[in-house]
Amino acid sequence: IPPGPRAPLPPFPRDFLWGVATSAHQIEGAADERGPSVWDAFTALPGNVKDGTTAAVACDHVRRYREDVALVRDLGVGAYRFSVSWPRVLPEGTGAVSERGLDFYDRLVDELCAADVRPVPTLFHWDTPLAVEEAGGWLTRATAERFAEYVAVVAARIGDRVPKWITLNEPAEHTLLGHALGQHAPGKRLLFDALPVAHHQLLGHGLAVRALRAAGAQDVGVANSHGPTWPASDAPADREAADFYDVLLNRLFSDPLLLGRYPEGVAELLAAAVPDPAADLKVIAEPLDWYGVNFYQPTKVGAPAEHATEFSGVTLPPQLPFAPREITGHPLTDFGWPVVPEALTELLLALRERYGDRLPPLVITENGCSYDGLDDQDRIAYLDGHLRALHRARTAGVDVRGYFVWSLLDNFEWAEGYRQRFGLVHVDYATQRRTPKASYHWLRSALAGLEAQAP
Ligand code: GBH
Repeated sequence: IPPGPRAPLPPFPRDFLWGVATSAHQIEGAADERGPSVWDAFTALPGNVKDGTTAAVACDHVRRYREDVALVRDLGVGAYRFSVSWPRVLPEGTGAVSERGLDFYDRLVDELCAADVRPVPTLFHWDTPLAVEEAGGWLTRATAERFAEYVAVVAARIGDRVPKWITLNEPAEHTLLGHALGQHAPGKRLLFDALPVAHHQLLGHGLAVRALRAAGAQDVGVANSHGPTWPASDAPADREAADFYDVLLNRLFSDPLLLGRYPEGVAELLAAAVPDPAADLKVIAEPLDWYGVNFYQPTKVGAPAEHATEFSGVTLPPQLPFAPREITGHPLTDFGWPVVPEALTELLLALRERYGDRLPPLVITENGCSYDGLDDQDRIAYLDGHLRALHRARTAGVDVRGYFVWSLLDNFEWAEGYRQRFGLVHVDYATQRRTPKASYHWLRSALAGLEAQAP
């Protein structure tokens, strides 16, 4: 399918890092060759995944990684963001290392290097080993320590060929969806009692940064979800609710990471679970070489409803001090998320405004959308719009040095199962046949065009 006619992208420098992203649980399959994770347990229970599927096979990537690396290479991007599955490396989460599991990542990294694509591993993308969960999971401090030990094992094996690391993916979503609302694994519905999960992931991040540095890593970052929070109206109750949501989404993780302190109000909520927050914050605020932003859409938030509300398939209990509202006047993806590219410019300017010189260089570590079909002109419009929005932020002085599309392949979209397709490449799950979509061809020629004229 030929790419539709479109104006060339605005210029990006030659050393701008272009990439595509995936995660282990969403593509790897070969579940019987690793230890179980919280997601295996969660998807085994009826009702948790909308189409009743699991990721036992997914994209069968463990067997087909050579073909997938060739797709990345042929796209013409310089980097591939994947995640390492903790239970594939340590089936029990701690203790005995699986040589077979480590071998897989060793071969994947070699294959990427041979294809001249930089491997950018994420060390945790939500697939906690079940044994670690059964010992208390991210509600306990010990999990942060176990995580750093696992990170050291991975770094010792592939660190010699990894130019750039990501510790955690979206600890905010993992806390909120996995532990507060129960829509993701491990399916806990703790509401604000989930806050220690945020702290222990942050601590795990800081300990992992130290483990990576000890192994010689030079270029370490994290991937956090961010998005502008818009109040439903100017009414004080709506503004207050939106500010609160903004703390949870945009500051709960970035303030400790970049400023070494929690936002107002949060420290009190954590007091019971964290004996010595000041000492932990020193670890958490280990300097980063860059900061990763996953952006999908803005959120509109208003004062809480009196009854439980349905939002985006999640039932939100009435005791939350905010309630999300529908954003109207913008196109929606197949997932129902509004498409608002200018919100990316707004977000990047807001991060720069808030953190000033404390903000490391940024990389967009995920951006993308769910649409069906091979002739995915809507995805082309989404990516094109967001790249222009990113360019505007750069022109306004925000130091953004890279951009990764979520995702290379259609894959297991968590509680949605296989119903949402985020790939530049279509996967026919019955045959595992990969077919590049129109968006893949568009991105390839857009990048080739940029390279021809890059400053
Ligand atoms: C990321 O999380 C994950 O890192 C990745 O694994 C996943 O596959 C990918 O995105 C796509 O979902 O209902 O309009 O308020 C996504 C983070 C947070 C983005 C919630 C959408 C709600 C949209 N998501 N947000 S809306």
